[in-house]
Amino acid sequence: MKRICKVGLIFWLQICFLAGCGVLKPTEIPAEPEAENDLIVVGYAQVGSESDWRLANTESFRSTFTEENGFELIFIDGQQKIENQVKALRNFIQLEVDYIVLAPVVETGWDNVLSEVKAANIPLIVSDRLVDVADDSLYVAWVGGDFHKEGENAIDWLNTYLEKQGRADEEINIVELQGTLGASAEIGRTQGIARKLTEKPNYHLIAIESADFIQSKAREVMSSFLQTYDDIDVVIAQNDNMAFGAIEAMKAAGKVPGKEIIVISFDAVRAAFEAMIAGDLNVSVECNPLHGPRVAEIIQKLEAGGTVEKIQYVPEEVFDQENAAERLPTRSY
Ligand code: GYE
Repeated sequence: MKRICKVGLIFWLQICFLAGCGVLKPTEIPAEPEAENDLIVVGYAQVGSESDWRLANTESFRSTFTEENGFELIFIDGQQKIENQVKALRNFIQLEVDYIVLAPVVETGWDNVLSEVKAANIPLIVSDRLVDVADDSLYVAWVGGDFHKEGENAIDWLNTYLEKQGRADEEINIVELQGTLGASAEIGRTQGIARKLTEKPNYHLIAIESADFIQSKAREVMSSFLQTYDDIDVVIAQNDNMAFGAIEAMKAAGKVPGKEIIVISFDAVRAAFEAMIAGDLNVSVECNPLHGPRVAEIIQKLEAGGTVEKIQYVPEEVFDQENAAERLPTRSY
């Protein structure tokens, strides 16, 4: 039935993507159309490749959705554009894939295409960021981090740190580098941070700007913050890569990151542990990208006719300079 001979069709359509649009570049192109098989075909519409977190997330899907595990993965990099992801979903419908996984670049704009997916009877799992749709039956489940909680955890960590330093009552100037505006990770972290800041009248958010989760953009934004304000106490970067960019900007401006300016970030990728051990980064609030096995488990349950939890949060920790060296060897991304 559906799965039979699908690989040949996938091959043909992928060639069409490559020849026709030049934007979407599916990378899983079989050398030859294969014979009949009963692999579960999964289309994954990924956000892009903007950060270390994203690369770890892609690798988690690639290493989980293998033929040995019974899957055929069609991977599309949306290059941070919703129109690319919408196009990918419509192509997945044409391909009659068995499941669609969507990591949406932003929350809004999904009602129409997700209705088309539902009408085609293809179960859709949302991974990482959320979708804001009127009808939540348009997706089967969502798996990801609690971004709001992550934002709150960042300020809780700052409170404890400043207390330990005897600075709890000082006036503290904060600048914030946001992720892609409208992405759940940005919305949740911005709101979680803002909520906790209302409890601290001596903390002042003096500047806030998006750098799209990208290291080079964060370096530029932080450079301009440093030119405008000479009294920054804390920078909060909404992901590790933006913290790395901010650290570069501070060093270029002759500031000592991690000491003169406290640096807070999110994700807890390997390079963040190294930056904490080096003393440049103070803390990274974990956001776990290893969703491949979690999504595979959801699909296996659905295949067996079972039901799944609609909203699945991934457990996450907070790492700082006190535990980074000890925990680094245990990290897998
Ligand atoms: O924090 C950032 C990535 O959506 C949780 O996206 C994800 C975020 C992550 O680019 O590094």
